[in-house]
Amino acid sequence: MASEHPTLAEYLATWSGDDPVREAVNHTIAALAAASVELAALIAEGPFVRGLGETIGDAGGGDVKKFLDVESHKLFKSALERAPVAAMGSEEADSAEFLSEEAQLVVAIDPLDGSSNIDTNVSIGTIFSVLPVPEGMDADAALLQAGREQLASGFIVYGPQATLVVSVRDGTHIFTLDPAERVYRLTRKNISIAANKAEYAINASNERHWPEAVRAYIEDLKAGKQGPRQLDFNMRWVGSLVAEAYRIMIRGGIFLYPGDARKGYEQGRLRLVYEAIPLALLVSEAGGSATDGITPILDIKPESLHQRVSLVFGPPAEVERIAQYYEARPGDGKSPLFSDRGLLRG
Ligand code: FBP
Repeated sequence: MASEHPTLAEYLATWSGDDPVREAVNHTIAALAAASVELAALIAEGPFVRGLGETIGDAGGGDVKKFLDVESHKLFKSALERAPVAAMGSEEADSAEFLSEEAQLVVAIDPLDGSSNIDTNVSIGTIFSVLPVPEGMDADAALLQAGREQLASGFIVYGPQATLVVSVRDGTHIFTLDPAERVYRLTRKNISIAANKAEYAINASNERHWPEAVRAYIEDLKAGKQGPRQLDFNMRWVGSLVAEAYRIMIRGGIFLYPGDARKGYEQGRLRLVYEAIPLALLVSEAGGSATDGITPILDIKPESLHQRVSLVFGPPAEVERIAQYYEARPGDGKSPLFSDRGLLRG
């Protein structure tokens, strides 16, 4: 097995060589991966431990804080305290957590993605982004760099297999946890997102709140062979971003979580810094595109740690088609074009 399935450690050691920045990235990803193995075990123990999905507080913005959200945050923070990381921006903390002052990296993380699925035995995950700390920049400012500055990103799916999807900007690769040895081994190298999978992922229960552009786009998909696409589409919605993302990496399809008319969802539900930006790098490195409906996610400079963003990702041609639906409806005040960046996009 070893020859065709190198371990994550072997893969990263070959990639990093003795380059000091790459070695720091290697050490950081190894720390995150080790913590994820512990978290996978905690999730698998589930009901024997306690109600992992028990609500223990209010996370603000209409989200609740669950036991596993908090435990995951503590687990990854503890892991990163032993890595060359100056600060950690987390969905579970209002502001950045400062770790090793002189370190040259920062990490943005959603410790537990898919919280609404914790008690339903459905895949949930962790999403992370690794960024440099440029000379003269404070660590908390480094967390707000545009996604193109990322050195690496990844997500772990705690599903039938524990799976790490990662990029150190050399393509997007999949490592699967070998349960016997409790190490991740390479199972798919250089993922390429399929161009023509007729499958879309959106929470259809929000249809009445969508911008007209999204309503029109989805209507055209639902029209199937008799409609403008002349093709029957399937739909999937797991409710865990990592599960949708993994499926799209493996078999293609398009994902949409648009901003909509619900209070607090004008800019979408998903977070720019620790969900959309890491995902956008992985998708881009797999030959796909990720936008807010119009603007590439990797070009959007975050203004605050917890800001939300509309998110569309998949094969470039399909993502571009969605942008055309938005651009054809400039009066549609809900489209990203009218977001707080205004028409004169920076
Ligand atoms: P959490 O990080 O709080 O879990 O929220 C993100 C998320 O669970 C995504 O994983 C998922 O794609 C989305 O919310 C589901 O949203 P909805 O419940 O509105 O369909």
